[in-house]
Amino acid sequence: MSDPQRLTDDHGPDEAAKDRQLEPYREDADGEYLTTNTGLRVHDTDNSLTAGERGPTLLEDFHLREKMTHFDHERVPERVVHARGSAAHGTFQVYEPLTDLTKAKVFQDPSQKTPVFVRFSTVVGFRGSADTVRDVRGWATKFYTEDGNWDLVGNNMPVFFIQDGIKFPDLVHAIKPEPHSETPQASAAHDNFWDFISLMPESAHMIMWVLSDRALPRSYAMMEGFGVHTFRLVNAEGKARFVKFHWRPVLGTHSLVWDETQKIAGKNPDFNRMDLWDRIEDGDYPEFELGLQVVEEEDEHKFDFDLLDPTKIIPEAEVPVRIVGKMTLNRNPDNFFAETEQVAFHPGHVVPGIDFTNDPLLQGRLFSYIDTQINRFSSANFNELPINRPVAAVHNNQRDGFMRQTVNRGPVNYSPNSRGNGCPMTASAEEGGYVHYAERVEGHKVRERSESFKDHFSQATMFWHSITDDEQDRLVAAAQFELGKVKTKAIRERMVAEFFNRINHDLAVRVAEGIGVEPPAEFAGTETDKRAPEVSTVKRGRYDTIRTRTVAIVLADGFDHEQFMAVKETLMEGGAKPKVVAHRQGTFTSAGGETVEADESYLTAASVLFDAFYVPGGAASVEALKSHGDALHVVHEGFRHGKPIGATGEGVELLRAALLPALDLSDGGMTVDKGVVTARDDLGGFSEAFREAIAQWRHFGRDRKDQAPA
Ligand code: HDD
Repeated sequence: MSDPQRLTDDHGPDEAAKDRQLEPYREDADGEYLTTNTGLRVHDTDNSLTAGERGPTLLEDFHLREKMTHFDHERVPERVVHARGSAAHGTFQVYEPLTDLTKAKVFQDPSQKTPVFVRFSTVVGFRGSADTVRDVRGWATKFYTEDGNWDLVGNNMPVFFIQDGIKFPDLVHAIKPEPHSETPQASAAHDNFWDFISLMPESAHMIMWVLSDRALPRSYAMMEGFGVHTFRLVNAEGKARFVKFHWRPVLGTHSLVWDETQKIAGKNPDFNRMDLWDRIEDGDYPEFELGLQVVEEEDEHKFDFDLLDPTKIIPEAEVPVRIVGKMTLNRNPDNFFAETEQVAFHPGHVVPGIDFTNDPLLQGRLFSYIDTQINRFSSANFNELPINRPVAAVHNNQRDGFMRQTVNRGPVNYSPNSRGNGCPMTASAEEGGYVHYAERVEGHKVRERSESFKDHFSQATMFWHSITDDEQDRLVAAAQFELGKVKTKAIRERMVAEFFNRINHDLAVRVAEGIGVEPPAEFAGTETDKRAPEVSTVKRGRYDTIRTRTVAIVLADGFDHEQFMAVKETLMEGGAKPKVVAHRQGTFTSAGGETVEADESYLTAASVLFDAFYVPGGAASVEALKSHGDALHVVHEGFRHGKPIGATGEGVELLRAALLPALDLSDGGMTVDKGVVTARDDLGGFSEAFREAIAQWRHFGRDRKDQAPA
């Protein structure tokens, strides 16, 4: 490593390269004296320097002034969108060399682990807003590669609201809180947004995604990600192909339900943030496989939509997704501001082998991101911040400016030069220089949308037909909620007549019925027999594992320890996370005298914070639980949200007392009824059946579940 700037060896960066780069910037105060910013030890930081004990504060008090000034300047502007985010470090590894497709170094060597930093975010809410709102989730990955940083700045939905970047300010103004009252927070459910959407038919497909379960991810580790635009991969011979990027969670795609998300927003607004943090602390590292949909250049026009149109997916039946590598998130940031807040992404941060297309949304983005970073950091030097520094060397004549860190040596700051031997010098393609793909373009200078961008509804219709009946029910309810919040009836009417009724008639009629609008008499759109099952969240779930699912074990003194331990062990063996929840924290004693500590009380936990529930037997425990409204509430709410519930021995009586509607409960041997697993006297097979019910995620087929009083 002759160049001290360069943190990579001849084989590219090792997985710890970024970590090593961050190390000199880390600060630990353990065992150290408090100092001023100039290193002077401080004698007293609690009392200002005053003239007399009760006298005025002196201007001379440099410590007071420095401390206060620094505090006064602690904030930078939050991101105009995606303000609320959470991030983690990790690595990316390709499964096999993709040399035929791209010369990007990150895709060449399966033994190499490239360091990455990933930031997940909501879009609309301010920095302190709740995690579990109905919204798109941002999914931005910074790969610290040998050839410099590559940022894949995507979302958890594969399409976007608009086709051209020039509409982005309008979209964001419309969806953010209304400007006069600054309400509602982190929600699209208001007149401005639906007014805008009702006049923007190109948003039809994206609106289906936003109203679907995709907008309510259970965990960032259970969410798909998409690069959205069609990009280009270019190999060493200069051959280019179109590509769409996909991230697939190894745990499968799973979502919460709306009632649950609203309650979580109150009980734990940091739900997704803490979940990501805890998974990494517990060693349950979130893992995602990278998939590519590759299209040959000559096939550009073989689709019934335009590849450059970001409101369209390429159905997987037409171009399958090839899985090419895996990303593992394995380290939490040391400091939220220094890393998660200061990380600066830009879709224009590319490396040789990855190039753009003329997608007009992508082209708009290529301008916006640098500009917004300069606004956030008041300086073009944001790439010198430790989290943004590439592990590749940086040498150029971009100089000075606010908060410049680099000490460029020598007299030369221009190019071409002879005084510096022509350095820093440009690189040929062979030497790693970025050469833009020489796409041939011609045309008139126009402000016009291509005809090939004008079919706005067929993929929205395809989406509707591709999701399950349960998902359709939830989508209709979501539309009724969102539009139910719209006070202007004309907007609600327009959404039904001009928007939903061009997607599907049944959808339009069902939405209309909930929002006081006349249902349309007949369909105003065009039917399609195209299907893309991959758009369904339910069909993308994983149902063969209980890894990382959280299970509340509800008990009181006198519980049956043997049953408790048997179920707990099964859950732990499967990688689930059982937690004891009771009416108070502290120790509980079983009927046989064994003790357990409650992890949470009903005050600190809530049913909505768990994936499943178990009630062990023990006559005294269950008698006590029957009188705990909170315990009954846990059962009711869990039932209503379709969550697996297990009960053994007398525990079954708690479910009976809860009067869950139309449910078959055990009188003796094990009974399974739509995710409610009970075993009154004979516990044979219970643990396995309960495990299976948890693996199934949610059980939405419950009759009259809405009658549960929760
Ligand atoms: Fe954007 C942030 C994703 C369209 C302008 N965007 C931002 C972030 C993500 C996305 C994940 C947060 C990055 C982080 O965590 O720091 N944006 C997308 C996707 C889009 C998209 C997937 C469509 C396919 N964005 C888009 C357009 C524009 C912008 C069309 C403007 C023309 N986006 C921005 C921005 C942000 C941003 C204003 C705000 C903060 C930032 O950039 O760093 O420049």
